[in-house]
Amino acid sequence: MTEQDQHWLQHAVRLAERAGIETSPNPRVGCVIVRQGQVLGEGWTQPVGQAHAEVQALRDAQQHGHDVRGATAYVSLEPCSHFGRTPPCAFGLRDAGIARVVAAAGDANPLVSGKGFAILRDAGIDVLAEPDPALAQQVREMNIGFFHRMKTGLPWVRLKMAASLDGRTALPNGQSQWITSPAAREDGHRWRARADVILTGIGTVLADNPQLNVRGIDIPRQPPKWVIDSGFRTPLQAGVMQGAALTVVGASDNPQRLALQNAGVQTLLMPGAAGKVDLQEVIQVLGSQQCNEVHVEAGAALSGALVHEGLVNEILLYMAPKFLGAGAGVLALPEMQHVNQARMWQIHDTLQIGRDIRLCLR
Ligand code: AOF
Ligand code: ZN
Repeated sequence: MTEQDQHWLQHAVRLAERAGIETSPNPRVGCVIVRQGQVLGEGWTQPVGQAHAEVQALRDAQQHGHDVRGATAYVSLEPCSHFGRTPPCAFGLRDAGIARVVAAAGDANPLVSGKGFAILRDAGIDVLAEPDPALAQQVREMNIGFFHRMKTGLPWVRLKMAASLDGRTALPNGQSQWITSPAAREDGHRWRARADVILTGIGTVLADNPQLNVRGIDIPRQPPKWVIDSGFRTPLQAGVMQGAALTVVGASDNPQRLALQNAGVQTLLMPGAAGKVDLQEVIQVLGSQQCNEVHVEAGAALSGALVHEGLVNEILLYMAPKFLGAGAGVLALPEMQHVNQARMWQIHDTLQIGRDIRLCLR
């Protein structure tokens, strides 16, 4: 890989970042078509069902009257090889006469993985795949839910929590607003905004009456909300009833379920052990609905159950530099007999946000 290649591939990855959450369940991809240091066209993935990055870049070149024959296409992801909602980008690049393709990362979609590169190579196109591990990693991080779902069939489940240094999320009298600073809460909203679904529990709905929408950020759509509510106790006047579509998952049928349905709520039955909702099934169903990222904001009971059942991939823990002394903890976990029974999380990164700290654990 030349310095030029490195430069343009980086540019393609930056273009991918311009694609918004509306590409979901598709990954965010960027593409720039270059000849002798001149940009002929560039593009990024459009909302799902519309053009992929490569098609956008080819169109852009055409609109500017550029002939792309013999040029190099830099893409952040392996061009697709299948007829999905759109035709294969590998065919598009081939038919346009592109001579060389440099791709930052291979696609994890089994329909595409390796096949996109094969189509290009079979057409005599010079392919350079994943030349820079750091860039490949950046592409996978940007699309972490997509890559995870392609590998496991499950969404990437991110649990957001805010606590004091002694791990309290509320005072014994229930007061919890606000433990962390506005800057940390705004960061939390940014993670909400990129999620395909925001998940919470009935405990939080009844205690905090949250709306669970994204505020203070310009976004194309509010993520749908799911509430885990074994007995369908969600009040018709609850804050979560406002805004984006609401799904309530219960464990057994009752008349309140019908009342929720009549109010336009989707209700699902997923009975599990002990009269509770089967959380594993919830996550599986979200995966089968092509949900890439689930954002959980819940109390200690649901958060603890999700962690205990191994359903959480990432924890974002915002900690305010203060001690509350008493009150609810972040996670309700079964009592342990030995310290070494506690699961070890890996610190993915730490960041100071305003006066608070954010821990990202995986
Ligand atoms: C690309 N360029 O910009 C994206 C790709 O149903 P479709 O036709 O929209 O195809 C979706 C699949 O295409 C998706 O699962 C992923 O494998 C790939 N995404 N591929 O060549 C793009 N977003
Ligand atoms: Zn494509």
